[in-house]
Amino acid sequence: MSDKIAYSREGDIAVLTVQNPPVNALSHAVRQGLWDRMDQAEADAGVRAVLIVGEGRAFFAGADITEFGKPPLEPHLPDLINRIEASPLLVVASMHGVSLGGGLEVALGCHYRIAVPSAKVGLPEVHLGLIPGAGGTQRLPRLTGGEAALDVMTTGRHIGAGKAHDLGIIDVVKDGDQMHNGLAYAQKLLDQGATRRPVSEMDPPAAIDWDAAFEATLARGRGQISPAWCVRAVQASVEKPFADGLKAERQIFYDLMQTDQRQGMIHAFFSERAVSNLPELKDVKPRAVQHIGVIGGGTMGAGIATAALLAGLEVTLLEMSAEAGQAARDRIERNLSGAVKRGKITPKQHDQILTHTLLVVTNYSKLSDVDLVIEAVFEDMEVKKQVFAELDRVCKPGAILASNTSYLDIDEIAATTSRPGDVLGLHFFSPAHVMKLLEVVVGDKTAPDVTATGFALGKMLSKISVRAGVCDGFIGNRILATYRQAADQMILDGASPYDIDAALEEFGFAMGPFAVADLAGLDIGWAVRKRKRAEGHAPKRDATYADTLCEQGHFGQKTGKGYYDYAAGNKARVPNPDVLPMIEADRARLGITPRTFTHEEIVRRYMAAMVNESAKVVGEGIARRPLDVDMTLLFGYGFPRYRGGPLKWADIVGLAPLLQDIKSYAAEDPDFWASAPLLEELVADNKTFDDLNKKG
Ligand code: 3H9
Repeated sequence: MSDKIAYSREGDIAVLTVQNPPVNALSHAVRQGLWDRMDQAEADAGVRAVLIVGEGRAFFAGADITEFGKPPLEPHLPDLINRIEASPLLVVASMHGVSLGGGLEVALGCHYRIAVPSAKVGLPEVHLGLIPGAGGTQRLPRLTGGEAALDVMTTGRHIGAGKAHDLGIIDVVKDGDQMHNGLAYAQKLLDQGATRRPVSEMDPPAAIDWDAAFEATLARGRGQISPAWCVRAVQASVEKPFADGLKAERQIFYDLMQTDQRQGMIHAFFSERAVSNLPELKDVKPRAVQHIGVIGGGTMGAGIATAALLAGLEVTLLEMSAEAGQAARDRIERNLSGAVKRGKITPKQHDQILTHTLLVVTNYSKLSDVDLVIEAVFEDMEVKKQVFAELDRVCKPGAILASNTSYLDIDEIAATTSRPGDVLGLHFFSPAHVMKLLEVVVGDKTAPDVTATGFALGKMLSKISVRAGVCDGFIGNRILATYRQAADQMILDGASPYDIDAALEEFGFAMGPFAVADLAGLDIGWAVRKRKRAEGHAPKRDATYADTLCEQGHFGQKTGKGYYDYAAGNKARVPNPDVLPMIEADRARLGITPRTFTHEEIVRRYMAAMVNESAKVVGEGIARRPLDVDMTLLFGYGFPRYRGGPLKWADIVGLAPLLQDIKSYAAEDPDFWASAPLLEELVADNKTFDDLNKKG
């Protein structure tokens, strides 16, 4: 018998204790164990009730996601839950930690539910490209009504025990230990003569306008389909008898299991966890970090300081003058007020942070005490070198010196200090207290415990940290520069920025690249282009329309105009009528006769450029694994999560046709479209990028 479920007796109650660390996922062994232990309880003389309770961190975190995509093994979860619900014994779930997906569905198959106040429940299957597939779409609406059930399923959010009680999901919320509470509750039910109470026998909820709900949910999903299919499944709970509703749910679940979106989202789920898990750092102890320094209090520096303060770290921020220091403090205060509004901190904590944990200074000597300092000054190598010389002079031995540069050579910066082993890049994304991505840029001489500290800091700040090697732009900005160049070339050939934004938003990006550029500020790209031209790295057909925009003082949203005109508000995104004539002037200068591009063609070229450069980044070891690139693009560049990342997307559409596309584009510009050796190799060996992830 499975050792995943322990069986014990407490008087008339059989206790089934789930022991499947770390999170009690409902693996095949757990399902079989529960089935067998239910049989045992029913055959055990004198047993009148069954208590199901989890050991460790959770009741159940849901179906075992590692089993998805493999042939399903019996007993299937929906059958197990029906079997539990059909038991002649009284079945009670005592919940603690999380009860998610199939975990909540097991609880809904029990006749009564009790939970500790800290317990959380949810049906997060949509985040895996699925719908609840073990009765959740049929049982939950019978307890909460259709609309509340749809809200739970289509958002996939975790709900606290109190709220779940208000919604009718949990019968009793009680402080204490789940085992003790569960036993007391089951005993009380027996003493009161309570009877079995199968949710499947309850009345279905009232109908709503299903078509309208389906369309609205589909539109909100920005291309992701599974939330909308929750609506159809809940509709079945109203329109069909329970058993048929369950079949309808099963069919939708099964159909979604076959989709690329399911593959993409499950890849994202595991990669998000694997990305910060570097085998080489397994036994490396990070240095202690409690007090950090930040150099520069502009948008980036203030964002980094805010992130650190919100994580409970002490921050000393250095600015050039008292006025600049005050402006930095004001920025941080605004960020923290936003955190109060979002309920992340209380007004009292806000005041406490500003008076006690943040210190704004103008003198380097005040940084002598910090454990780690992050420089976020102007992107200029000479300025950075001066800052690092000062830091080298004042920081205590063992302090880590980090640069937030987004392009510059960390090794060159490190070489100007007497302690290159203590230097690394910590590349945040703006706004740094909101964006999840952190590139930990490891230089030639960076010591392993310094890298480990970069990752530990990322964890403290709740970031997704990705290891990157040194090159121009590291992982993300290097790939961005390439796909942006592919977009510029398409514009010269006849596409408009608005066609390109529309095509990529249809593909699933939150915003197209030109809308993003307007948001980030066009001056950033302008500075990079000027530097690249000075270094002799200009593209063969160099577009200048973006420079013309900047020369006229249009830097995007912050100046009210860029590719779009923001006079009617940021959301209106009215195309700036001056842009197309600038592009036409470029085409005339270069003697180009424009042609039309379909949205499909735009996406193919853009994605081919992105994948090709990503493959070069992995092939050169700048990113260790394809999944590192995927997570960078997902968490820093708005890549649609349901596509898993550019390299997962490439695996799904097929590497051979992609390589063929790249080779056909190379006829026009062999340098830009030179195919990545790694991509050539994978195609020749009939392998995928994911095969490289599996090698660890
Ligand atoms: C479902 O239930 C379908 C049904 O409706 C129908 C079926 C027929 N399976 O996140 P952490 C691993 S779909 C396998 O670092 P935390 C995770 O990979 C499922 N493994 O910890 C990690 O492994 P490692 C619906 C799982 O405390 C380790 O556990 N349920 C699963 O930050 C620790 O995880 C969900 O979508 C799983 N279900 O967060 C819940 N869950 O140590 C997904 C976790 O090797 N899970 N692992 O890297 C979560 O949201 C979070 O993991 C959880 C813990 C909140 C549970």
